[in-house]
Amino acid sequence: MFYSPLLGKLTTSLGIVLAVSGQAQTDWNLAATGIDSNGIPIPEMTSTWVYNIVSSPTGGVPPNSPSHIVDSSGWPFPHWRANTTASQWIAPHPSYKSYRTTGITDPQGVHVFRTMFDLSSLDFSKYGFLLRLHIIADNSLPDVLLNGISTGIKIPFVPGNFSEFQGPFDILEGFISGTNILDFAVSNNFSSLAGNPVGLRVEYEARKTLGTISMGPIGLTNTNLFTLDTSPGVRYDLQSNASGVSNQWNSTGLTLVGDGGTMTGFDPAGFSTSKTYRVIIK
Ligand SMILES: [Ca+2]
Repeated sequence: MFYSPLLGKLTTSLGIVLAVSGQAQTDWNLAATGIDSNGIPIPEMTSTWVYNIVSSPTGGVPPNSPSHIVDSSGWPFPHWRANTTASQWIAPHPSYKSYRTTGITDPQGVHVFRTMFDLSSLDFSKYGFLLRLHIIADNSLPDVLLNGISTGIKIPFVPGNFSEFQGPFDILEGFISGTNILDFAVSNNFSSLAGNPVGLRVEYEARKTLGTISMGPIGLTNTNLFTLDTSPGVRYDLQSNASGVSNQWNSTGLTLVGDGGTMTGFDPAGFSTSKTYRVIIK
C-alpha cells in the first residue's frame, strides 16, 4: 500500500494516474447530500429521492424511503456541522429537535443511503474517473459500496465526531458506463440517549482521469503519449501509487514535447500555461 499526498488515494494497484480537474458535479448528475442534481440546495425538512434509504434496522423507516434534509433550527445542531449551500445533513426524518416530546429517533444499526450518478457521457475508451469523497457520518461508516462492491472506505466510531469532514477518500476503480450506484452504510452506534439520529453528509470532487500507466519495480516499462487539455482552469495532478516508487517521476523525468525542455521532477504548475504539451513518459 502507498499513500499519495497528491491525491490521497490508498490503494494496492500499480500505476500512475493523470487526473483532470474542473469537472462540475452536475456533469455527472452527482449531488452532494441535501443538494439537487442541478446543484441547488433542497429546503430543510423536505424529503428527497436524490438519496433514498434502501435499508434500515428493525424499527427504522421502510425500505426505499426518501431521506430528508434535517431541520437545523435545533438539536442535533450545533453538534452537527452547520448546513451550507454545498451540502446539508440528510436523515430518515425531517426534524429531531423535539425528540423528547415526539419520540422521533432512529434505531441503532446500519442504515444504507443510496444515490446514483450518470457516467454515460464519459468516453471510457479515453478516460477513467476519479471520485473524491468528503464525509461526515452519525455515528460511523462501516463501508461505501460502488455498484455493489465495497470500496473499503470507512469512518470509525468516534463519539461526538460530527463537526469536521473526514477524508478525502478517493475511488478510482469500479465505475461503469451509464448509471452508477453509491451506497453509504451508516451505523447508528450510540443508544444511551432517547434521541439518537442517524445522519449523513457527503461532498464530492469529480474528475476525469487520463489513463493508467503500468510500471515495474525499477522504472517505467512502457511509453505512453497523452494529449493534455490546456483549457483555462484545467489542472493536472499526478499520482504514483506503486509501492516504493514514490519518487519515480524525479528519477526518470518527464520530457515536454513542444516546450523543448526536460522536466526532471513533476511540477503541476508546469502544466498550467497555455502551451500545448504532450507528455512522453520514458
Ligand atoms: Ca446517532
